[in-house]
Amino acid sequence: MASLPLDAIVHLSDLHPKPEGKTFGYGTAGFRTTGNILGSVLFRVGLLASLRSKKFDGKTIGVMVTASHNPEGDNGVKLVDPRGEMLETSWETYATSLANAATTSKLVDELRHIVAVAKIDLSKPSRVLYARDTRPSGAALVQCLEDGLRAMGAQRRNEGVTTTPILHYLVRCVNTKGTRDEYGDDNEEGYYDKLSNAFKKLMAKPPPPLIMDCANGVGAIAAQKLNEHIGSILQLKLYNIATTTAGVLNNGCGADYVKTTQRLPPSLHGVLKPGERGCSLDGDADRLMYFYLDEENNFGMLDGDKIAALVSSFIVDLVKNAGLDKQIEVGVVQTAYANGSSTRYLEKRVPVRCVPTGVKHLHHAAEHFSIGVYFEANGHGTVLFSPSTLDLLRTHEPSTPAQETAIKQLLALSELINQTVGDALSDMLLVEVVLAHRAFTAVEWDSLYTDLPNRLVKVVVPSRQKFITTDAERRLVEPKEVQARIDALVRKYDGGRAFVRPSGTEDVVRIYAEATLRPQVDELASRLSGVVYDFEGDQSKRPKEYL
Ligand code: 16G
Ligand code: MG
Repeated sequence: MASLPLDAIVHLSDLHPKPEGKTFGYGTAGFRTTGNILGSVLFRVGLLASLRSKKFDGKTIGVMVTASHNPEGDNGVKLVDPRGEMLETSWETYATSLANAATTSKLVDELRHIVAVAKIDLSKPSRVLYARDTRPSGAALVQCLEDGLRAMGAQRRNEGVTTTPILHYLVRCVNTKGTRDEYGDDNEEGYYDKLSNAFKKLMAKPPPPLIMDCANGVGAIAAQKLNEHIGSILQLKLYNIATTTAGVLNNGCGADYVKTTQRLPPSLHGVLKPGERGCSLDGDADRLMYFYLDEENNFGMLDGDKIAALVSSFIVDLVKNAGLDKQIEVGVVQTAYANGSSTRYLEKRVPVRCVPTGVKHLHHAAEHFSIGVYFEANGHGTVLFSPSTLDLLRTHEPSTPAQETAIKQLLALSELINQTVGDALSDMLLVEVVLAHRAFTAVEWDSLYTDLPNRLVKVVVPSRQKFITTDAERRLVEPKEVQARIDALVRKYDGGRAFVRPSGTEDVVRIYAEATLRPQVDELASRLSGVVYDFEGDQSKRPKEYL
């Protein structure tokens, strides 16, 4: 029986001591906090990724160093499983316990525990592929990760600076190479080729250029490369591409800015002209928000819900045109944050499921449909084609030329859309394809349904763990009094809907409210914040209007 390489682990672990008094948690999107305290976490993630690879008989595990849409000073890390999907939930606990072991000797105890409980054969090889976004703290953190991989003797493959979805793509490619599920060439060029070839099959004539806000993040680099591949059909006009300027990442720009402020990034004022459409990526290019100015210069936002509505109805029509609507069930997965109008729009057309926040929940629920469309309102999402659906599309004999065309288009979509995780660049190409096929302007797309006015606020609480939710986070089980007050308040507002949930990424609880009229939503959200402050809020941070 092989054993843990203790000498190397102990020696290298001592170089990366855990900061005292700090507790880390593997949350919704991995570990995420201030970049300069993450060294020990990265080292330990290196150890865990190696064990995870051994568990899969040496299959490649991915590690992405990013803090997505968070401020530039933050950083984070998450693991990617062999099929390019998020780390299985049961291993999140191992990640957390390793990260929190106070000393090297406790760390070794935890490692031994994981090896025993997860039944890991240490004689197996381990392979880990990793990358980072453009954050200044990233390079040093990758070195800590590499020490962890070195300690375990893992084979390392450094992909440098790239987007989160490209990292997921590469992991899937490496692990499917030479099998019947081969996903693509396992290099960045393979990714751009795959997307651009599918895009060219689906686009008949060039649309007007698209303005893209790259959040001053890694998406800028990837979008430039993509432009070289698709420029003859769709020209991307890139803004916020300052990837080496300090302080600008996600600052006043990017998908999260657009969603939370419901405004055009100031840097695009005067750039985006009336009648034009644009989009924003987030800091690691896995979220996408579209927007436009109408002829009267009014700003309109097209979020993940609007993307789900646009894309799912297009796919439903293609499936019908292919004559396969009896065999292929198209479904949509949303979270409680989905605008009530979007849910009503979708429910008339397709089965719709609501799941808790976080990509892993949406992804798994989407796998239950033949074609599962999932998008969070914040712009993260993708469309999954089940293996049996792909088989059917590849083997079905069409009876008419129209059916044949629809089948070819569905197959091209399955190549265009990243099957591993939400991908802003791939989603952007998808949106462009649907807009072109429907001959929609952004205004027409926006008019599929009208969003209910809504408001998202957060309240700082000493202990967000006290908030326990049920029914896909739409109701609180604890504290009971808070839910009772929410129910009583919501009843007073026409079209009212609201929920309170603990954040999975920050020490806050989030409050979402919607109602038929804008002033009423603002009032409802503010009264709900008051309720949370009454029960649990940090009184020193209570804004005056909630007193
Ligand atoms: C993370 C999740 C995102 C979710 C958000 C919620 C992934 C890859 N990302 O960014 O899906 O919407 O967290 O944050 O799962 P919250 O729990 O702080 O509201
Ligand atoms: Mg992101």
